Amino acid sequence: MKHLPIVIAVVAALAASSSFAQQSHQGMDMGGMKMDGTSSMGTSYPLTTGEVKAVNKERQMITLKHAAIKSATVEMSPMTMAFPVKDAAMLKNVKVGDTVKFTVENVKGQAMVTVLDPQT
Ligand SMILES: [Cu+2]
Repeated sequence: MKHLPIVIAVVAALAASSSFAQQSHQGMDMGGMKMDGTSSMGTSYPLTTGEVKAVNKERQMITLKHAAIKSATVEMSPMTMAFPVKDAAMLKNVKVGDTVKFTVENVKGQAMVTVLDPQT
């Protein structure tokens, strides 16, 4: 009987701390989602759709038949053209004929593919 109040106190403390942890975790998630929303609204633009026409791993280039591009730093009407890609690894998952979503940014005066997202 003497132990009962202590057990209740411990359980209450655990319940309180776990619900506090949940609340603060949820708060962090919501904060993260808000930040994502803000950054996608503020600094990033919708990805452009393109069709892969050629992949040149040696030169780190990709040729895309692309829809109109409007990114933070590049605007372009639809055309087929070769782009340098930011990272050679981006070319590992694409092949001729693939549809991709991508972003082009002006990197040192060059329209460079900075995001390349194969659509499956
Ligand atoms: Cu172009």
